[in-house]
Amino acid sequence: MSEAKRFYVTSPIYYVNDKPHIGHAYTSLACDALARFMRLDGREVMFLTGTDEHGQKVEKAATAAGEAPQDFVDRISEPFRGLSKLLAFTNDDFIRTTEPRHKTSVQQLWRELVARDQIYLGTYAGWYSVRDEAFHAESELVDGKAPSGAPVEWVEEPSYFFRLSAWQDRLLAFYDENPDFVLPGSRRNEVVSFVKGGLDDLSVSRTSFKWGVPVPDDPDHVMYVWIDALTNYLTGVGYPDTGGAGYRRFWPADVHIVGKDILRFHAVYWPAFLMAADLPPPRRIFAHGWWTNEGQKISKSLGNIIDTSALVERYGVDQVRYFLLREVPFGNDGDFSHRAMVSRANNDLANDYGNLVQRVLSMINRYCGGAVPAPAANDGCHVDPSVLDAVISLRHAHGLLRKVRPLMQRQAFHSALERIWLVVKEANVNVDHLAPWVLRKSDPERMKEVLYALAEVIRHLAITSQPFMPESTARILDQLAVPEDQRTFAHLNPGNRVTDENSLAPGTPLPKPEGVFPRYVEHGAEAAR
Ligand code: ME8
Repeated sequence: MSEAKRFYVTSPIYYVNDKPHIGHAYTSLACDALARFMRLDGREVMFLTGTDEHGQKVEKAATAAGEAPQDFVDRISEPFRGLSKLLAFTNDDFIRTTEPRHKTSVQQLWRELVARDQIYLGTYAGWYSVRDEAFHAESELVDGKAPSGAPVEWVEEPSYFFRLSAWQDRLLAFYDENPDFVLPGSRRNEVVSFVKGGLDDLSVSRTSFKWGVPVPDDPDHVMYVWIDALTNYLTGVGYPDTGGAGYRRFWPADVHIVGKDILRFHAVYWPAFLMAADLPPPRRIFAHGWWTNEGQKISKSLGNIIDTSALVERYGVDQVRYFLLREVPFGNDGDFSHRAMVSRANNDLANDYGNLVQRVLSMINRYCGGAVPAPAANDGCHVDPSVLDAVISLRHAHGLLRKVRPLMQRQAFHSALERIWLVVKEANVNVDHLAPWVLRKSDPERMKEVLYALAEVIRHLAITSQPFMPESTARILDQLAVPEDQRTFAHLNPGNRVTDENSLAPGTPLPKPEGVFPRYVEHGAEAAR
């Protein structure tokens, strides 16, 4: 498989100081939808997620829990691993920074930096925020706190420094040469102006605590948690074995998807570390926005953390997946509310998509003897070409992937779903106008053609929307008797002919249709609100 055919996507690795919540689920979900899309599009994909287990923040959480750090991280990383099962994520690996493979990798990267004179020993005196695991200059503080509002403490200790200041021009040139390195564009401007403002050398080791990867040849120091954490993206593809298949196939990563809170680490420090070690930087950092809960910041102290498993139980896995990727343009901030969630589940899924599938499949079941309609063959096609003028949604279903692909290549998940929904809505209009229940009496041959074309529309919609709603679309494709090995984008009709070799085979028996997107019905107290 050629290099262009491979795709490497990563989520951040999450701190194991607390339970996972909807924010963590969101980032990994975006990665999953992208990974699934690229696989269906014929690419060899690597999707990496995991947990960030070192540093002062995790050490403090372990102490607060009265546990040894290793026991604590072993316990807390499990629910993060469990997110994959809960939300049907297809990550190819799950990395933990306390694993030996990672220690080897980050120590090697350190040695490469030392060998190139990119790291020197000095003394750090300044502010540190444990919550953000970030150093802050005096000038950055706002009312004596970090820009994020996190408390800071004064730190004065021997420290190794990375020569970040030497990379300012190279970074600016790199952003210039790679205009889509940081998406969305507004975030790119933020990064560029930060770097233009001047870079200080970065403290990359600590001596005041022990819970980290030891600095090679100087065990009094542990590495700064961010140099440790970022390197996970290399460890995941087998670094330091740069001759190995993993690294050769997948590095540089195609996209690191992160929240806007950690953009600077990814778009400034990470490419600088890599260039300094003579390794290629990733191709893109996409920084998405921030979710609030019913208008409020999500925080443990406010007690409004949205528990993902409760969400999935209440609304359904594909409903949650769809909502998160459709409700908010990827990159913008968003608000989670029960009302908005129910509105998406009932309007978009139950009324639009669900109803289309249910109506068409029930008519096929009742009017066509429970088998794929079999109109008289025409010029080697299963339906008369004129049906494309009537069932216009089929023409658009044929062209759908061409519209959706460039949107997915820019992580515009919401726009991709909007595109898909244009066809869903159009197909519903086609059903209303063509009224197969009337044709059944007036022109039964035409009815078979129309229902066949609509079944093909549904096949295209289901195949294309698999990355977003994998379980429901699998059930739709089962109901159309589409074999499991014929569900990739290669099985979509590019539209040169009305039907092609992948089109539904007329006469194939179909199982009895069942609703796929149930309506959410309010119960008890909720209904009274
Ligand atoms: O920063 N809305 O880990 P972390 C949207 N270990 N996304 C949210 C969110 C919210 N309210 N809350 C969290 C770290 N996230 C480091 C990363 S990577 C080499 C090291 C998501 O546990 C979002 O992706 O604090 C954010 O960037 C990430 O969780 C922060 O996770």
